This record gives sequence, C-alpha cells and structure tokens, in this order.
Amino acid sequence: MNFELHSFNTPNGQKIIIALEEVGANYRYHSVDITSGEQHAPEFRAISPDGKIPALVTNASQITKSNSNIVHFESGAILMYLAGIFSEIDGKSVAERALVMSWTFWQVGQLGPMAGQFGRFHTADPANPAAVEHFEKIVWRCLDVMETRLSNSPYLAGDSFTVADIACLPWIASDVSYLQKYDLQWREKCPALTRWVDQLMEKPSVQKAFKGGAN
Ligand SMILES: N[C@@H](CCC(=O)N[C@@H](CS)C(=O)NCC(=O)O)C(=O)O
Repeated sequence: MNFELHSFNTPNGQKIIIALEEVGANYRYHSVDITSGEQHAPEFRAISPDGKIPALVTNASQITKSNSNIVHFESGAILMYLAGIFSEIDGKSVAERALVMSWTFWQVGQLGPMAGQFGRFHTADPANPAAVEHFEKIVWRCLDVMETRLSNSPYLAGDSFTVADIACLPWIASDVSYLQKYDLQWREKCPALTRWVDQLMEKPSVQKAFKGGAN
C-alpha cells in the first residue's frame, strides 16, 4: 500500500513516521511547515480541516473499487487506521486491542494536550509561571500514570509493542518534546518509564522518526 503523509517534525508528526517505518510501509512525505503557516493553505485544510498535522491520504483503489482518496486527520485516528491494516502494531488479543484503543485515546486526549500546554506557557512571551506550574503538575501526573502501568507491563497495552506506545513515546522522549526541552528530569523518578523509553529508542523506526524522518 502507498500512503501520502502530510506532516512536520513534531511529536504528533513523529508518531506516524514511527508507525509507517515500523511496518515497512511505502509512503511519500509532504512537508507542511507549521512554522511558516503552510498548515493554513486551502489545499492542506481540504484534507485537515483544523489545519493541523499530521494527515494521511490513501488512494482507495488499493482497498476498494473506488478511486477516491481515503483521508485521515488526527494522529490517533491515523494510528488506529494503520493498526487495523498492519496487525504487527496492533494488540494481539481482544483485551490487548481494547487497551491499545484506551491508551491511544489517553495520549491524544490527555498526555499530548497537557504536555503541549506546559510547553506553550513556558514559551509564552512573557512566560506564565502560574500556568507552567499548573500544567507541570498535570504532566507529572501523566508520567506517574505511565510509570505505574509500565511497572506492571512491558508495553502500555500489554505484552506487545503497539500504536499505543508509538503515540506516547515522542511526547516523552524525542528532542522536540517539551519534557526534554525543559529538562523535566523524569528519568530519576520513573525507572519503568526509563526502561520502556530506552528499549523503544533502540528501534530503527524510532531513530528515523526522531531525526525528523523525511523532513
Ligand atoms: N489532536 C491532534 C493535534 C495535532 C496538532 O496539534 N498538530 C500541531 C503540531 S504538533 C499543529 O499542526 N499545529 C499547527 C497549528 O495549530 O497551527 C493530533 O493528535 O493529531
């Protein structure tokens, strides 16, 4: 299958590169430079209505008789779509797949937005210490949730590496993660999370994505 990935080098963008690289998918990378406003171009908003990366386009003729495009925006939706096609990044049982769904939704609804706001108020001009403190507290709670889970399970959804791990990893550990940028020192307090991060960082798919992928 061939995919067209519209993205940029951010945690949300890196997730999709990890998934596509992990399964050896063929994809073309189209850079959408969100630092220069390319996300607002009408052609991009036609596939991603809120003007946010990442977005993934598949020509439907590869799946059905239709020749129209299948368009996914929202990284969680893209990851669930890819998990449905490539079983190697999905859960291996009904119970595991339920947790893949749950942890992936937790990342897009909790970890990502909270870490994003933490970074946003750090970089605000002027920086907003009350908001930084508020969101830092929530980020620590997210880290604690992951630490507890990974103390009892090799991966977030269970025994298998899945899109749930792919969703969370860049928010914690990539160079463009705000937790890295503002040096949150989570390694000392979170040994299970550290074990999980270090193990995943060995993967060529992760290394490629963290270098910016095709950017
Ligand atoms: N919930 C969305 C969030 C996507 C998102 O926030 N993308 C950011 C980059 S990480 C973006 O495109 N920002 C550009 C803008 O908001 O103008 C997802 O998980 O895909």
